[in-house]
Amino acid sequence: MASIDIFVPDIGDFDEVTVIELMVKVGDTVKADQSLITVESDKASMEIPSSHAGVVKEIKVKLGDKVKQGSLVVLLEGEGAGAAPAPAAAPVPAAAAPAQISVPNVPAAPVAVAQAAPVSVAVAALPAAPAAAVPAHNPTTAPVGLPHASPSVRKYARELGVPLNEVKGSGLKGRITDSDVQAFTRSVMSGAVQTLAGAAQNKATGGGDGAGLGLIPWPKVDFAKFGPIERKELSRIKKISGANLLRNAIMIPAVTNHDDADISDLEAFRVSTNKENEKSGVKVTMLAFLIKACVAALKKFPEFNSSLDGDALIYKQFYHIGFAADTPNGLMVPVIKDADKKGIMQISVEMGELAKKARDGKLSPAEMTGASFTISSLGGIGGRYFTPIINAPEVAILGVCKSSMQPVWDGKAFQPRLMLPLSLTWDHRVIDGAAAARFNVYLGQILGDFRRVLL
Ligand code: CAO
Repeated sequence: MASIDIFVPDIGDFDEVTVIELMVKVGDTVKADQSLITVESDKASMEIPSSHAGVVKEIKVKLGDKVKQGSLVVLLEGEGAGAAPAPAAAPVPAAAAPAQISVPNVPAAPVAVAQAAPVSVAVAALPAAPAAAVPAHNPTTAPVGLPHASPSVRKYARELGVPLNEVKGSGLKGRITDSDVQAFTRSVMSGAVQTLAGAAQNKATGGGDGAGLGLIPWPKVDFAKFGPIERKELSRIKKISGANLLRNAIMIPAVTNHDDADISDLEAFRVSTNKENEKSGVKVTMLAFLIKACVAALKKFPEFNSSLDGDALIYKQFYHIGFAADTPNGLMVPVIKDADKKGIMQISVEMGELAKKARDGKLSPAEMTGASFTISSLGGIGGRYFTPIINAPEVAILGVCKSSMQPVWDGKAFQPRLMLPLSLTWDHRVIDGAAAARFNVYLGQILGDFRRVLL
């Protein structure tokens, strides 16, 4: 076995550079052209490759050492000792080097050296062809604010598709390490962080083109080709609620159960109550009864009044019911606080006030937060059933549509009954289908005979 000395080659314009990374250790088997160390000047970092294959016998530099052309880097045990040094390739002007390129193991071809790097190779032993020390980036052509990272970290980031300029470095002077790249990848995968490119794509496509999910790109259509068009920006509320709805629709394994409640008697009571209270100016709609009925069902089925917290459930002992309100600017969800402690009339009054504030854009943040369950009623408009999206971090939402007279079989004959369509969407991580069906049945029983609320 022959001993081979590996020296720092011609590193172009740099007098002295600092060793910032040892890429091999004693006993490692290295191939020709394999990077041994990373060095860094105040302008660029580059890897110093081995000119020969062999086993690392001794490392002659340590982190922080200043080295220059001709400094001894590593002693290798291998073949080819005693050969004359290779002629150094002429340094290439920095401007000729491509920016942002880090190619740790560039084939040792003179042309590649000339094009890729402002450095050339000089080794004690004669290599088959000079190996290249390849710059991680070239400051003359690199974009402003190029992240500080070694070529191997850059390569690692490229392989993972990580945009290095978005990664925060935890190393010396903010240098980005392998662990920083891994941590960034983990946070993007968990959804905690979005890459700038992902955010830009979402913006361009109205909130999600599926790129982050590995889906095919959102179709881009020039609608003007097919007829006249007008482009209008989404309202601020629509932009905010849209992002929330998208997240909730994607992240929650949601299921919707549909059912009907017989509200014939309740509707008769509601109409007579309104007649009696005509002078008060307070109108009671079915929604106020629904809020009260839902509180009773939430008390009986507490998991519907909970939120997920990692592997735990937070059971709320308050009953704050949100209700979706249609406003000229988009959907808003004011909240009736402590609905369990309020009567139908008080709920009706508050609902009227909150709905008006919502339409006038005057709801305070406190009036829109803290809900433990939400109801979305389209009853005043129409429709039969729909699939409402859960208002995270809540775990269920009740959708209500317009009641209508239906023939209901009473065991002997069909009876005309006023039926209210209910659509309950629930988070399957927290609630099972059987519980959801029971919730709907119980809700139907209460709406069918409101005296049950007292039980
Ligand atoms: N079946 C039949 N009629 C119903 C009904 C139902 N389920 N619910 C309400 N109605 C009737 C009311 O009794 C009222 O009748 P009158 O005009 O004869 O008195 C009429 O429909 C209008 O009611 P309303 O909508 O003004 O009142 P509300 O209490 O039912 O609802 C509010 C208030 C703020 C929730 C509602 O105005 C609203 O904004 N609804 C839309 C919610 C929404 O957009 N949901 C979708 C979210 S997902 O995009």
